Amino acid sequence: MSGQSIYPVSPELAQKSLLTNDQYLSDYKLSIEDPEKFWGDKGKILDWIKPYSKVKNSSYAPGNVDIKWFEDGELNVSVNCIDRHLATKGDQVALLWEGDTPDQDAKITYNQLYTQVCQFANALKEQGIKKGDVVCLYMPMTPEAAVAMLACTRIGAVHSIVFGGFSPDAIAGRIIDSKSKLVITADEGRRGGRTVPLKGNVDEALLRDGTDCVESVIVFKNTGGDVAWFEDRDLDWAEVTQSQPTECEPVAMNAEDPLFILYTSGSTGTPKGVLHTTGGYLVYAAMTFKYVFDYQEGDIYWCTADVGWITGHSYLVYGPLANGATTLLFEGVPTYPTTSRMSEVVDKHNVTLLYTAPTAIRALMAKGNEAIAGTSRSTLRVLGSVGEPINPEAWQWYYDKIGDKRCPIVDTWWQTETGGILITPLPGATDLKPGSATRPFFGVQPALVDNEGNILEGAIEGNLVMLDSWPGQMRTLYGNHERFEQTYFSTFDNMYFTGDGARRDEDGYYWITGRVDDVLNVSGHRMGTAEIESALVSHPKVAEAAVVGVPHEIKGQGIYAYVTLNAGEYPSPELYAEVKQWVRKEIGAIATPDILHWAEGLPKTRSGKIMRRILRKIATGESDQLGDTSTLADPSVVDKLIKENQEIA
Ligand code: 6R9
Repeated sequence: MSGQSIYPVSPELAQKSLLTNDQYLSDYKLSIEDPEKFWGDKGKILDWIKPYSKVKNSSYAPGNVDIKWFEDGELNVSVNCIDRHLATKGDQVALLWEGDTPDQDAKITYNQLYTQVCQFANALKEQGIKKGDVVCLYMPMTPEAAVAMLACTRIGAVHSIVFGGFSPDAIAGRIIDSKSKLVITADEGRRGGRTVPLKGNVDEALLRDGTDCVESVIVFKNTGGDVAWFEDRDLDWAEVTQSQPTECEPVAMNAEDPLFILYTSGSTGTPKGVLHTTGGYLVYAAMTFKYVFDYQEGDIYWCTADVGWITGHSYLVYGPLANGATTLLFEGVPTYPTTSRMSEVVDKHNVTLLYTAPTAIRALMAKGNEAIAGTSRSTLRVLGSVGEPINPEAWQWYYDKIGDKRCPIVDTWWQTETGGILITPLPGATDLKPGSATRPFFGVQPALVDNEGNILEGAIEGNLVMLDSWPGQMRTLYGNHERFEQTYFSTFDNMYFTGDGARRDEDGYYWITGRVDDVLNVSGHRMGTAEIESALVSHPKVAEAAVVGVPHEIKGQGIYAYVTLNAGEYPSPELYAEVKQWVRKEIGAIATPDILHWAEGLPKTRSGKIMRRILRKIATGESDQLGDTSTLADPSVVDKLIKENQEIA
């Protein structure tokens, strides 16, 4: 609602920021009217081995979606993220690492990063890895994760990072789909005082059928914990690296050569391998990092995302390093060992730009002033939010407490598929409204459409689509271009469908309302209801399952699972715990249902379709708003579920 608070850009802020509102407006106009010219210029944010002569070549035409940017240019990502900074910034810290406990930290300069990346790239080459090969990373949040990513890019290998919280089955699925030749992992990770058995999970994953594409596993000894060792397969990171030459010739990559695959959840089926390519992705990550965070020399930037998510790719590693920034990697969690850890890390490293997620902010907010006790946070300049809609209360707390009412908040809306931020305020240019992601970045053309795909004008709510391509857009789903077109371009012809709903207010600001498909967002992590359901029904006692999202104070959304047991099986507290644990084991802790609702039957249409709309209403206690129930095969099922839900609540 536009009647609510507005935080205008102060004249001082506009003055010291990279962009003012007038500049934003005129550059935005140019970027839409003449993308060739705009991106042709902006592509020069990178160093090209062979300059491009073509800029944009994209089509959203049904059945023929084809996206190319800078298509005849050649470049190398590691050169852009490291080599080109050496002359002026060799001794500047590139990676700042803060461990799980405050006594663990490290600083890696650009010179050191160069050496480490070259040596590790040579180690990969020695293992037979070459341009186009897929390498799976299952890493803790240590500098080695970034080193491994950059080493892949140096030799043209395609990385596929699997989040360290995923299960052996999830790792195996991604290895098989991407045909990974090599896995890079660590003995263990650390998080909040506990260890994570990374190597153990990889060992288990590699027992699964179909994973024999993996020839070797490089293991970084992080904790020194005890792990199994398979001589014919496992290699010690330190051993394979130490005697390698400290130079490695970068491979010239075509702008459209694959850079990485990252699996993400959709509304149906198995996770999808989102493919990003080299030139457009890096131009877009570099440009958005620079302008969205108003990056200036001397800034210390901290993004709390894990490298296993797209935010960790674009705004922990590639965007910041392409700009020659100092980027902080944190292995721990915001509230360990003390509630004020996040603020303490800000003070300890003089962080100026902080990028985190609403779920973390809400968890801190729940602790009140304890979360900032004894800290000044006076170095902070810009705050960012990503991953899910930020509710105005959390926004306000972030602004008042963490930022001391001094720092603009950039609420950045984007997706794994978009490669970089699409809708966001810019610090010196955009007046803020708590809860709104505000306006499109350069070159981004959002629109709202109704369910028939008609473009809606003015202040209104609808399905959020993009009318044209931007350089960071995904190019395909790995090995399945048909699914790519089907998922993103078939709902509405000639448009990229985001899967999100949004409202636009009278100032043209966008307010993201959340997913309009069967994708949940739990603590900023995307999960398909179908994935969780398929994990549930793989339990031998479960007959049928339906999963819906329910509001959750900290996590944004919680997982509510309706579960029908096989004949002859009966609910019990033991089975409740067992089924929850089962899902955790199948997918990972983030997918563990919050609530199991033992249901004798699920509401179905006469043609047998589960009516999720009704299940959502029942789960959220809105059974007085079920809407049309005339197509129900057996209405008594619904009454029963409503009664049971009241008992659960
Ligand atoms: C970057 C990332 C994408 C989905 C997206 C949307 C939600 C992300 C948001 C936001 C409202 C924001 N989302 N940022 N919703 N405001 N600032 O999170 O990628 O993991 O692929 O998730 O997250 O629903 O569609 P990804």
